[in-house]
Amino acid sequence: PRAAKEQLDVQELPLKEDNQIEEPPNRGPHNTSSVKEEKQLQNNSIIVKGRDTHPVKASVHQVLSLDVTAAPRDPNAIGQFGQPATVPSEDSLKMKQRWNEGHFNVYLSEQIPLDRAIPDTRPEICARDVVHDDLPSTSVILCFVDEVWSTLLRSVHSVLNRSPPHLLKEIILVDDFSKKKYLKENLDHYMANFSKVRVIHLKERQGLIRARMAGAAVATGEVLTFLDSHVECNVGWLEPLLERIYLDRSKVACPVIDVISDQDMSYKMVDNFQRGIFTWPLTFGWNALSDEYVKKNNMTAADPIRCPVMAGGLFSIDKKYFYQLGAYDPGLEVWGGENMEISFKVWMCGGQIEIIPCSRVGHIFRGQNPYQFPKDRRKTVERNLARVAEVWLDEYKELFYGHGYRHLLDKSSNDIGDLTQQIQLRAKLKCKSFKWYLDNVYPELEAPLVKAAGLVFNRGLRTCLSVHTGVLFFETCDLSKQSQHFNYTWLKQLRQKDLCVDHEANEGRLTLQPCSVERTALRWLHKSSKSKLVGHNGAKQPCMEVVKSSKVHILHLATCHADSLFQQWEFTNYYTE
Ligand code: LR7
Ligand code: MN
Repeated sequence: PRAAKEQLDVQELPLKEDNQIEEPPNRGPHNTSSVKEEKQLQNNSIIVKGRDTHPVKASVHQVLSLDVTAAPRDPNAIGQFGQPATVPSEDSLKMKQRWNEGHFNVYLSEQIPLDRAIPDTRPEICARDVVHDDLPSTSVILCFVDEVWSTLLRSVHSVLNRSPPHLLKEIILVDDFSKKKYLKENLDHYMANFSKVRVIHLKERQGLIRARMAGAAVATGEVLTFLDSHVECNVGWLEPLLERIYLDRSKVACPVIDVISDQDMSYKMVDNFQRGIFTWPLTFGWNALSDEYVKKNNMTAADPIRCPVMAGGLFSIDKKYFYQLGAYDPGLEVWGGENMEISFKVWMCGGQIEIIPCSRVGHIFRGQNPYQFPKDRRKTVERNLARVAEVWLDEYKELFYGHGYRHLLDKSSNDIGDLTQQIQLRAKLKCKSFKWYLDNVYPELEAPLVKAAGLVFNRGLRTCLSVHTGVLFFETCDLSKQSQHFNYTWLKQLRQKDLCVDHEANEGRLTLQPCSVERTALRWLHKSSKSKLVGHNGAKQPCMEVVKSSKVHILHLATCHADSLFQQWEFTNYYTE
């Protein structure tokens, strides 16, 4: 624990006569100011090498490793220094009873000092790093609904105690219509002691997305810093975030999110070299950079790491830039998907998202949301994601729907709301395509536009499906004929251009119909090259079959037979398992 000792450890760096910056010792290769940071994305590089392009005469100081507490810290206090704490066995019932208030150890949290010290988890070189004297100020915005009192206060105290006062314009607490009495009655009173803290009580539940926008609307700082309401900001957390934005206003800077254990409230450092990514269907995840990658690129533990997407809750963004981007889509409800939205928007519309390893904030990861969703939780998140997919994913939205969300395409039972403004915004900002994003920001993602493609070969007939004047028939396989090329898509359509094979239109005889994402009669199940094409046609699940005839072979639906070769179809190419 190096907490209290480091109070106000402010050290000006020696400046040369001509006011040029003296290189501090040991700053590591990532900081050599002779290397100009490239404005352009360099060939899919994940890390950001080199330094800024700020004027050489700017004055700088060593990062302020502040950790200011009002009272001397009690080294024997429970949970002090981020140590794990235990509940005595006679209290274990109380602990269990209070668990669901926050879906973490609420009982324990109450015994831990509100301004406890935590271990400084920054890589060692960070404390020696320098930042500019004239960094922009920030408004820190914490939104919450029915947050546990002790964790909400601990979050606020960690910001107050570990942020350089001149950079902390204010803390805005946005109460998203909490029901808990203490939040309605005691919070304003408590916070009245802190001139920088403002509390806003929303008149109805807005969800975290619109609550954040309500906070942003009244913020007066140059930068917005969003945090969850159950965090602990670590020593030196703020300046490295603001420094990145100072250097480039279109950068969105995220701290490393350390773990506060939901069980014993200990503060745990997470592995370095992780970035935020997603897999289909827009599921957020962490991705560790491989040792080889780190080695090959001479990465130091302090190099910013580019992230295809951010986790969502903790980041700093230039306020003007946030509004230039149109903030969040206000049509997103309650929780979920907004991290995808802001991430795609930032990257595709000219910005960048980085994790700054020298900035660390602990977060309580919980098994469940401790608050109610006004509507069904699953449906709320799905709907948010569908809005994001419709606005940002272009043709790749089929991959989103195709990974378990096809039911959302049925507009009669899924109203995802009006998207006109979001689509207009994207056009107005002249944002790049999702393909550009995949190629340049996240080339590691597997995103084949179709599951299978090419000729559709029938094993029994040993010829291929073809189209002539809008009608299906069979002919000798010939890859050079476009009329024999089909796609098997994520929406399970068997498709040629705008026409799809339909298993209902003509009572079992298969026809081609205009493709439509909603029509289930256009969906076929086809698992692999060994499998049949099964129409989604109620419980019977009949199979696509060709009946051999001396005149015109008949293509129809039939009862599935395990060994019928006339029901087995094979595409030339398969792009997925
Ligand atoms: O209706 C609501 N109104 C709110 O004000 C719902 C929530 N909230 C508040 C809530 O009290 C909390 O402070 O919003 C904040 C985030 O809600 P959490 O803590 O329940 O979310 P989470 O930590 O489980 O989820 C992550 O993903 C969310 C998706 O919408 C948000 O982006 C969260 O901010 C985000 N949290 C983080 O990024 C921290 C690291 C988690 C990871 C990975
Ligand atoms: Mn959270």
